[in-house]
Amino acid sequence: MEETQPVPRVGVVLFVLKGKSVLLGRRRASIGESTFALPGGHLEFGESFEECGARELMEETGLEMGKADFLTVTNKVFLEKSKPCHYVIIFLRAVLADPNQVPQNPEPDKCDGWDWYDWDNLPQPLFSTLDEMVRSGFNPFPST
Ligand code: 8DG
Ligand code: MG
Ligand code: MG
Repeated sequence: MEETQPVPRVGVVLFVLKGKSVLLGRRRASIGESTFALPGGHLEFGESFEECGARELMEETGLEMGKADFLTVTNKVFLEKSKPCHYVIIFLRAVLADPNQVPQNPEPDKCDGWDWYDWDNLPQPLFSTLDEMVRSGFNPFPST
């Protein structure tokens, strides 16, 4: 049988900001199991980064995305599981279309639930890429 060569995949991940808080959920997926992570997922054929972010946010939290800006990109190989994964991740900063929307948990097999966490008091453990960004001093909030 022909072996499929692993290839890098593209993900879009959102820092959804509200006041001084960011939206995080505890993962129930093989990569980063039980860690707090940002909403996001795989870029689908033909999508813009914003379209992918808005779709993933709706699928994972039921929230409607408002304005979004590009923040940064990472290139990371995950060796923590039997099948290695390589992701190029596009990080966007986003606000909600309506700040009063309440996050739901439509994918309970993938996430324990979503909540707002103060940037100065983030929960632990954070998903590895997010943890590395925070430790390096990265700040997703607009500098005003
Ligand atoms: P999909 O089937 O809905 O398209 O994908 P998903 O199940 O929602 O994908 P995901 O694992 O949530 O995100 C894709 C990859 O993005 C993930 O396996 C690793 C990478 N990633 C990071 N940091 C973060 C993060 O903070 N949150 C999320 N969700 N993914 C992240 O490198
Ligand atoms: Mg998803
Ligand atoms: Mg996801």
